[in-house]
Amino acid sequence: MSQTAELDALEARFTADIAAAADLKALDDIRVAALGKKGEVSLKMRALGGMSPEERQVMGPALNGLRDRLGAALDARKSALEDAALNAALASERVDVSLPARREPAGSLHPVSQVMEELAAIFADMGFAVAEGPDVEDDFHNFTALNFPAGHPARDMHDTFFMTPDEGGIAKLLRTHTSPVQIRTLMGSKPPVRIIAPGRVYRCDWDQTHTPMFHQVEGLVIDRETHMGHLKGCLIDFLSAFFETDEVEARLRPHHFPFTEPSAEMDVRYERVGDAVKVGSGDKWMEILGCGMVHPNVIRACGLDPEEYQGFAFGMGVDRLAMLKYGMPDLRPFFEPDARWLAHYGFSPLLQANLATGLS
Ligand code: 2NL
Repeated sequence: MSQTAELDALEARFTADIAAAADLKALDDIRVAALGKKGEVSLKMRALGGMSPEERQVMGPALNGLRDRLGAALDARKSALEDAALNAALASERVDVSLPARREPAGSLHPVSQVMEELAAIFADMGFAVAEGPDVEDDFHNFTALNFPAGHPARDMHDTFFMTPDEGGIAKLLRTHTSPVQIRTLMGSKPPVRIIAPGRVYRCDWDQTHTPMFHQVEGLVIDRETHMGHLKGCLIDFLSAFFETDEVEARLRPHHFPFTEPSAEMDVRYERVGDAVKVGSGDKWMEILGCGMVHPNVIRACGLDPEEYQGFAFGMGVDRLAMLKYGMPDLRPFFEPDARWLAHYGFSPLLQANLATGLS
């Protein structure tokens, strides 16, 4: 067999071996046998040195070509095998994330978290966005912008927790309501504004019915022609969605807040059924939230013209709403790490509150 015919036979054999290689290990063995230090092609290249110049002129380029073609064939087969291995791994490790969980998670959602989710779902459905802000606030956003004049007794009534004053004597504080969140949002946007601000608030007051940290949700609507009728309709729709009944009967009773004028408290008709309350029937009235038309001074403090813009705001205690709806007789266990209480009153984290499939 001539030398070039020998090369052709070699190429045919290795090419067939490469095509037949079943895995990366087999393929690497072929690479070593052909192109490794002692591989058949390498040995032939080494033999070039002993050839006549005429022979070398033919065999040199032929061997280079062979080496390059085998190298390319090895690379191509390698990436084909790697792709196949990856596809096989993906197929065997496939997870169907749409299947239901095999086991319920051990944890449960705290009733306060559940009610917060319900409130967000109800107000989102009415076109409100959820706004958030810092727990540590300054005097301006917590008080001044809300029409609490400096030295006004209403400031003392908030039982504020103050931080250590800085070098200039200025003390930050823990927000006493979530209104500062709405002030921050209103200062940074152009009406119409429709937001709710749920979150933790803090007051230095601790007894049977008060904890130093509790939860509040406030709402704010600012537009050109928003009036008290919108306020009342919005809140009655909210109560009916929250208590999951069409029977809600509510009344507005005049009240005073520095940041609204006029101000009111909203009462709902109710009766007790065990530890829970039934809303819409009975002969008792229960105060459920505070509300009013945003004071012109507050609109002005947020950089807007009260001649152009007006609106309503409201605020309510989330912990109390949770107690009323889910029949918990005592507030104190809310903030104790008692797994048995949570197992009894908690909610499945898999069932998200929404208006389509039911709130609770
Ligand atoms: C209550 C009463 C209320 C507001 C909160 C508010 C916020 C802005 C402007 C004006 Cl930015 N008002 N919030 C208004 C009326 C009542 O809360 O009893 N909360 C537990």
